[in-house]
Amino acid sequence: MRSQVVIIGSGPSGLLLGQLLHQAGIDALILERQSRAHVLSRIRAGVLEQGTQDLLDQAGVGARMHREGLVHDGFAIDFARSHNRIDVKGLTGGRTVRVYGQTEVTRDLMDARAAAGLRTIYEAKDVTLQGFDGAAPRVTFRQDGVTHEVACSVIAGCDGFHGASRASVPSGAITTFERVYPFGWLGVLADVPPCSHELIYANSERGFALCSMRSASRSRYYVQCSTEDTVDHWSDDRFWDELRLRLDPKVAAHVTTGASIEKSIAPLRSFVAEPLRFGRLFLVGDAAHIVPPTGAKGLNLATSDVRYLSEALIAYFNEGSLAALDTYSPRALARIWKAVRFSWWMTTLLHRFPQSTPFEQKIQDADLAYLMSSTAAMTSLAENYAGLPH
Ligand code: RFL
Ligand code: PHB
Repeated sequence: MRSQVVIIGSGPSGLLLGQLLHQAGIDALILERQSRAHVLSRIRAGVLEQGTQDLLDQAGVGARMHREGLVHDGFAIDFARSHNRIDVKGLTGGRTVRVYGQTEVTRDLMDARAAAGLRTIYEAKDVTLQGFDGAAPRVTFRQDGVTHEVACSVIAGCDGFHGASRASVPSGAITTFERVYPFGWLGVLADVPPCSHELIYANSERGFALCSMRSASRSRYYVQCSTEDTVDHWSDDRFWDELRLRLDPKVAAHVTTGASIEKSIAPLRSFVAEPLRFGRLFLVGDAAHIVPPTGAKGLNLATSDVRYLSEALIAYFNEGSLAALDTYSPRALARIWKAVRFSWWMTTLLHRFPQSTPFEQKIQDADLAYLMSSTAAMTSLAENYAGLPH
């Protein structure tokens, strides 16, 4: 087999890259370890920046997002029994975000790929990257017990944090930066109306909680939990009780409870690998970096990576410009580190850290109080939440 580009992973990064390359007449084969149904069963991101929406529009997959996604002009931060609205639209001169689930973005991209007759190989096992330090990279994989080889010009590693791409780079060629947080997020999805028309991030003495949504009839809630916790410890009743204890009583009174349709625990970490290019291998999205979900930057960051890499690959394939390929890593990393900083800051501001000293708790209280008293500080938060420019 041969393909100009082999994309490893059919998450949002891989699918969006495949779509943009296809529009430019560049052939890309996607290899995915899981089944299509499994990829679509993962409940993840919910908030899309304008830049992400624009790129989905450019890729020709934005129609349902515009019809069904919910435009949000702001969100709230609750702490110490106070409710504080961050007027993102007012503070940023009119910018908004859209609530539209990653699952739906993925489905729209998969449908567009299928409609264009493009190739995705699901359940591709033992994906192995070879020769990317030279001019003729190859990717091998196993399917139904048979080993296949694909020759290509470029490999795009869009296979997430636990994928094969970053793992195949020699350790001396890559530098990693990491912070692991001493807590996780327990998330519940339920077919109940949201408790508020905007998202609420809550810092309570019992820990962080987030009220989010997928639609007017589907809610997504999270509570901070221990890294040792498992979902078996969390009956639906225990979850709803704990959530309400962490919310302002007036908000808690509006929580409609119901049977969970998904429940999972995600660890929180910040992670960046540098550089993003190793010869003819390029790392994209969660394969290269992880941010904690506070502030909703992960998918949006994956999308800006895809924009930069698609532009570089189009210049390379159309004009033979090797120089364009050099721009990807520094351009993407400049935006990545700003989002890593913002997600770390919002995580630090809103969670209860088990080892925190009384001094550190006072600093967090002061940070929150300052934020709500300063238009300059709130503008900085709103600008980052809406998304820094691509
Ligand atoms: P993905 O989505 O992990 O997709 C990678 C794909 O690669 C496949 N794969 C392999 N395929 C072949 N061979 C291998 N060896 C492979 N290894 C893995 C996987 O099966 C998978 O299909 O990475 P991608 O495409 O870079 O997308 C990144 C986003 O998924 C991620 O950043 C966001 O979900 C993060 N995130 C959020 N981001 C936001 O922008 N807004 C949010 O509101 C938001 N909320 C969240 C989040 C992530 C969460 N979790 C569970 C980590 C909320 C949560 C709870
Ligand atoms: C979500 O709806 O899943 C969500 C929203 C905002 C975040 C993280 C996750 O910051």
